[in-house]
Amino acid sequence: MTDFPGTRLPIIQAPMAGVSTPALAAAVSNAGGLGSLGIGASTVAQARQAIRETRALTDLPFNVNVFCHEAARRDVEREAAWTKHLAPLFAEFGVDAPAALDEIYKTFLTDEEAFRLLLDERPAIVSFHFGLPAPGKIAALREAGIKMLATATNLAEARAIEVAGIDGIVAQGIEAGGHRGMFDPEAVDERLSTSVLVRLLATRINLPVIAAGGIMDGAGIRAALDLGAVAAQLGTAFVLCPESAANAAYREKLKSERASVTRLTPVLSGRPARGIVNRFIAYCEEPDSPPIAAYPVAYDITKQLNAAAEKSGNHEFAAHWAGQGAPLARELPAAQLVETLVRELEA
Ligand code: FMN
Repeated sequence: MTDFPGTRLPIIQAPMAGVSTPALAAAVSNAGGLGSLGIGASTVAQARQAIRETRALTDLPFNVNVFCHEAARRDVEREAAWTKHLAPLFAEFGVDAPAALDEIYKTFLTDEEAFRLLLDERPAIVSFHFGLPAPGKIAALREAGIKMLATATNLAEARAIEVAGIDGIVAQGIEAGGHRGMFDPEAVDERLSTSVLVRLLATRINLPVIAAGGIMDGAGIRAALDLGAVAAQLGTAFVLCPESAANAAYREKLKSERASVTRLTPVLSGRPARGIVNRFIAYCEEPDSPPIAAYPVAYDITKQLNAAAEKSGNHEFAAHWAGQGAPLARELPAAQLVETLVRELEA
């Protein structure tokens, strides 16, 4: 069991919707780690293309990640109040705030087309974020020969993952960049660090544990392995790779002093996620802000505002996800980064 994920190296490149690419995933898998695609924000056609492109670049296993959030509970009044709150920011760029918002991503819980895509394409590994699909879907994926991973942020979520018959757990600590994989965003968050969570799950759960959150170099990977993890999943560390889809503004911010100030906040998307603090976060966290629209409806308006701002060359409204270890990010081609991580791990 502990040979999961079955790769030569105990290194997983985190799935990163909007940032991971076939070139990045394939480079990491070819270097001996496990590359990942994040298709949670993609259409099925885009996801199919990304899986096929990755296959064309590597014969080795890679991971495909989907979002298993509860569908948004729509609240028209709340959405209108949130839109009104953001209207002055749209006005700065000469644009009207949208009249209505959309639930921009489908959840894998009900997306039958995405489910069929995975059964058709049969990636070696599929991972779940924000929860778990129904038992029937898990059984069908297993029947198709697919190994599965799911994110846990506490012991209760890890127990649910174990009971569901998943093959491994991504233990995501509070340091992690991007969205926190907690199943219920309304629940009280225990905010466990990666080291505490990994140790807890390694001693209490009978599944391979993969450490995620704030791991940026070989020393960090070694510490995770010492705590009982079988591998480490790194996200922020791979954002500066030339193979990632991060744009120039994101890269610049990650390389600047500002990388040291990240915040876990729900304001960008409607669910807690950690990113580099910017004007949007500061504005939305003012005490007089109304309640945020639900995930991923809130993300719709943020993306529209960011699009208007970026047209004017303003990058203060973007979701520049990054973990607490962001100042340690290095700008290297993915294969070279993996090689460096291994050298440091073995030092
Ligand atoms: N995790 C997912 O399971 N699915 C995603 O689509 C996803 N997108 C992310 C996008 C970015 C830019 C980042 C930085 C993280 C994302 N994550 C996602 C979280 C990672 O899986 C992982 O938990 C996190 O990157 C670990 O922390 P680190 O960034 O400090 O390495």
